[in-house]
Amino acid sequence: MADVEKTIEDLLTEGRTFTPGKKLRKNANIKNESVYKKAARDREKFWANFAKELDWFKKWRKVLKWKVPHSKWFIDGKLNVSYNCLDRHINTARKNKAAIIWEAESGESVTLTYWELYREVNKFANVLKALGVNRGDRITIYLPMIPELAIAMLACARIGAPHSIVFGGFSAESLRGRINDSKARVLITSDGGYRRGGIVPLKKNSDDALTDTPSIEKVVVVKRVGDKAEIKMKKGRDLWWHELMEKAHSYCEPEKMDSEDMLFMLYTSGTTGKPKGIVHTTGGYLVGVYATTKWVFDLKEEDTYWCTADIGWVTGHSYVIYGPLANGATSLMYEGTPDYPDIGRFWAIVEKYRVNIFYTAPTAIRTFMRWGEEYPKKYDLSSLRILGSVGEPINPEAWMWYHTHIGGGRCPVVDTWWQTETGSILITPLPGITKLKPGSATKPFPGIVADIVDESGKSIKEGAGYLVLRNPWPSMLRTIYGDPNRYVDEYWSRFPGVYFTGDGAKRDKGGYFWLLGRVDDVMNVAGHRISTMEVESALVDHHSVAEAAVIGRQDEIKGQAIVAFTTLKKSARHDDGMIEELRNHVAKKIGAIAKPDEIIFTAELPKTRSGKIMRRLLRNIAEGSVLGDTTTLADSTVVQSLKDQYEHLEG
Ligand code: 7RM
Repeated sequence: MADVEKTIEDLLTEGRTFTPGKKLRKNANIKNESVYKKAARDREKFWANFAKELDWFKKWRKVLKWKVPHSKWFIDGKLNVSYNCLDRHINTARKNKAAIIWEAESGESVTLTYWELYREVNKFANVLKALGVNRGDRITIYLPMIPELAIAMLACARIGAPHSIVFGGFSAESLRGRINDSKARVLITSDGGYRRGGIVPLKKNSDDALTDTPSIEKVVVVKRVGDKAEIKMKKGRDLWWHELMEKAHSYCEPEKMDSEDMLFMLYTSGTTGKPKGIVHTTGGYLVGVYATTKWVFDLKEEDTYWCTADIGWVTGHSYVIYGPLANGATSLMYEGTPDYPDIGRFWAIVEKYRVNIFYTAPTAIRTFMRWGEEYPKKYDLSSLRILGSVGEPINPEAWMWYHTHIGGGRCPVVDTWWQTETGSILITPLPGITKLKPGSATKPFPGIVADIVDESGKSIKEGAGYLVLRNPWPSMLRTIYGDPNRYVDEYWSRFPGVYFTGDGAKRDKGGYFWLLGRVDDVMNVAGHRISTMEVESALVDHHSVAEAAVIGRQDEIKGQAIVAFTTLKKSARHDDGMIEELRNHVAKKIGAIAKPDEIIFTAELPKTRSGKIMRRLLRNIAEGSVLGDTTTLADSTVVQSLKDQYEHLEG
């Protein structure tokens, strides 16, 4: 982990600490450190106490069955997630409380109260049933950030049909791969989506995806952009959302799901070229997101809570929809980007709705930093009480800027570490208790047993190593859809009996965790997980490419940037036109988020004598650092010439 050491040095000099303010501490839901000890003493009881705050059709018999690496939680319990997010609130004072406040990119705003959301979800659940969807059938959702997305998810949950949401930024080919892997019967999409005033052609992408997807029977299309997108509706397959909803009945009995029934799957990048469908279940997942939303964000009944993530990512699943709604909170959902129509947009929204809790990603924070503090200064941000960060390590400078210029120096910053696989936040401060250190995610949530280990799996009390989890937690993934062996290989083989996160981390003297980034072939580009192999496969798929090696290079704003060292076939053009063509090819294969920032043509790639591409060397070349040990190289001249070429290019 040589390249990680520089960061450790930086972090070691970070001595600042921040204790929660008096008022915040006094009003916090959790103010006593004893919660950690209590949870550690009886973890099952700790989680069961949260489960008891939810509504069950039938109570569980046993909290946990654990046989490495398979866990089952709340055995034989029966519940429904949509019931817990909606029905249980509508007979209380929350009936007419805003469940979702939706802000369109245009500035238009729609509020759905719990009662209104409940009605829409019931209606759409009936629509799905009328289309022949049965409990257990998979539904793919490919929608922009519009209320129909929330409605569709909760409707799926209501009838027990697991959803598989595909982020609207993914290409037709990615969508097709995910549909075929899950064998979804229905696709829910829209005619298009708005993005920075332009149109994302979601229906057209869907049509392109559906050329070879035998499982899909029906496509439900939300009319979002109307005349602004030219679309074709395929007879017998495509149906308009609004037409189906017109006739739908307003009550649908929620299915009594088993705790361990799949709630949803979500595809994420692993170390191979093929994304994996992470499986989350009903009971454990709901308990995990319910508990963490309540404690980590110190959620209060009257709060307006805003998580800026797109629902296409796990953060949106857990902390725009399921966690907040299970808590009966008001969750703000924003359709657009932070820079449209101008770069004050997020702060205009905070001011407009008097947002109390704001949760975003370090890449966004670093972008705001670069834009300058004068933009947030123009707005009244005094409503903010808690700030959150997620998706990648937050550097101390960005943390300080966030704390000072967005939080006015009074809001705790909760740096929350977790993954698609973990379902909910696992390492995080608790705002009323935890002394904060800028750049540290601090400590495992109560009941979570995280550790840092060396190559041999031995615990490292102080210093850097691999982040692992030693005990099961309710919202952990249960498997990889259709590939149970990969579940075991990817997470439970590196260190037998413990869950390997794929992240490096360091523990300081005070026992605080400092996340250091991925130690596998997964990149983190602007908080998006992309595998180097995925991009390599997309490149080699182009007829001009012979070989490609992709690495993530440190980037000030995005965390990592994608650099592709590419060997072209002899006959191919070696010019700027080809670079553009290859970048677009990757966008077509995966999505715009995976477009390489740099493509470098090279006659040869540095390889070991056994033929393995030495990515470490390529990373060093791209980051301009010392090359280190090159003795295992088959041909050491390759590296020097590459280095010269790269430096020449960078000029
Ligand atoms: C929630 C999410 C997971 C990967 C994970 C880490 C990185 C996420 C933090 C973080 C440092 C954090 N799910 N990561 N949060 N690194 N500090 N607070 O992002 O599946 O898309 O990505 O993201 O590397 O393994 S994810």
